[in-house]
Amino acid sequence: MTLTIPTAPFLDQKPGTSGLRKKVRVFQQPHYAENFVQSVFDVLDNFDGQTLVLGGDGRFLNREVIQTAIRMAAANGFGRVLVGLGGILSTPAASNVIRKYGAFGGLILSASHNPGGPDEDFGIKYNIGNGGPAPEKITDAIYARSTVIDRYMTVDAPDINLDRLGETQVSGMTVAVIDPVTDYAELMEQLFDFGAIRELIAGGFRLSFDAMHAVTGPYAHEILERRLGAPAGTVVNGTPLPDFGGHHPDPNMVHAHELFDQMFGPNAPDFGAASDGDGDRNLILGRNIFVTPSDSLAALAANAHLAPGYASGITGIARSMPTSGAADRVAHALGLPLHETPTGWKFFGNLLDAGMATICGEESAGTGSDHVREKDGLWAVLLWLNILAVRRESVAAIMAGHWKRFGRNYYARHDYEGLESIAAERLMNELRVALPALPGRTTASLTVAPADEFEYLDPVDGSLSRAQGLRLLFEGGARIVFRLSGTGTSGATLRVYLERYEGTDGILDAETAAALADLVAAADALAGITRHTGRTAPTVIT
Ligand code: G16
Repeated sequence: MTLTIPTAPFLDQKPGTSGLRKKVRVFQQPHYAENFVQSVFDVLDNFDGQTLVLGGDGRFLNREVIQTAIRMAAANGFGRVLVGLGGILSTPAASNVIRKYGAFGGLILSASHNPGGPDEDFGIKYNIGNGGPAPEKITDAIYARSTVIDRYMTVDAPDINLDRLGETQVSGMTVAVIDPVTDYAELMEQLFDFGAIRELIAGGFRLSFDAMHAVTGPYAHEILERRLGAPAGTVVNGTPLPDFGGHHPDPNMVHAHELFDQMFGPNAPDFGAASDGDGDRNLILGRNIFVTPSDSLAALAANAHLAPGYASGITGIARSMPTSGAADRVAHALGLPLHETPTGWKFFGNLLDAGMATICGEESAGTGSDHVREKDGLWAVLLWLNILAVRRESVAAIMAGHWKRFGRNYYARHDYEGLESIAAERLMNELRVALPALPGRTTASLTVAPADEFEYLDPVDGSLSRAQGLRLLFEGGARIVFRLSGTGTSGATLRVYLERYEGTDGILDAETAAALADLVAAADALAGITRHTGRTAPTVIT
């Protein structure tokens, strides 16, 4: 029986860079999750009898919200729900399931790399029928709806058993609990030469993969250990936990420091990698080398043809604006178009659907291709392994060769986390106002060339996205970008993206911190970071 429950709006349900992310305690307020899910359903048309995909990264509250969403999907008229066993689906696997089974869309429950547990973070995002994150026109409509919502629909039905594969009926709707790994592993086998990777590993190549007690564990055990023959123990922290073992499932040098220590220590493996809470981010390390996400995107694009799924070449490369220009050099050399989008994977969807780009990437540890419509952590790891299996060179040698051919974009992102929102906004507003007067000004031996606020006109649907980050270009090609993160759940995070290009005959093996020291000084001088925030150093450097 359908129940219509009266409710009142919450005014803070505006989706950020990637869905709605809030503290668990916020989501635990009566009607909070229901309001958001109903707001999603209310702005969608013609899904009667259609399929909805449901899954999450296994964090605290995952199972409860899955059960709620199943009841609400039944009440709202969906015909079928596909849900991952245990309520688990990695973000790229969910994208694949939506596409493979022709679903209307999907709800992915995740706060990505943010910590989990009763006092930490939770999130919900809606993906459309192409498998990708809903575009802004839909997220804007969801938000508008959430501000006026006065009822939601559910059914009076018991929880289903999420831990048994098979089908159940919920008020006339079919719920199928599916294996979250099989479809995804099959897709990876189609794209990559598993035989060549198996041979590489059998020949003594050693790798280490840190699943960070997050969603990728079951996928990595199946693919790396069972299908590719890496020894047991290759995948560490492989059991998903609701609180990620008390850590941040964020694959960077702060939160994955044990892997860094291993890869920079004695007797390091040949290859190290990690993924995040929901399995869409990646970290790539070789022995004694960290490959920045921007460089990884460039190297993968330059070598993708070595994997069977990309043997016939790629149609174009897309990167988010703050991502370094390393991929631009590859695109230029290969005669391919390069698309520059705002931060947020949702902006790649149209380009991928239109066949205008095959490979996309972001500085925030996201890389992916047209095989799904999300970034994909294990996909990046497998493409690297495929390239290593063909080239039989070390990661360091591949990167040295890459820089020799294309030059090197020294790059770092400095994050100032937990700032007071007012101070962060003031910094951005002051800098925005100052932009027109900055060209020609010299600071820390760098002279500002053009400076602007990035906006994006989508070439496919003509939508315009404004206020996507402040860009300061310098004579000689260096660049600083300032943005406020759209994924945090408390206060504000200022991101400062620093980049300097060194040509093919320049110094290609400098320390990144030294190569960017002038830019760090210029960033503070031009934006007044310390003056506005009281901080003298970033919280995290990636
Ligand atoms: C999300 C988005 C990415 C974005 C990242 C950081 O990733 O999908 O496109 O680059 O957030 O965004 P921000 O700089 O606004 O915090 P994820 O892995 O958190 O879903």
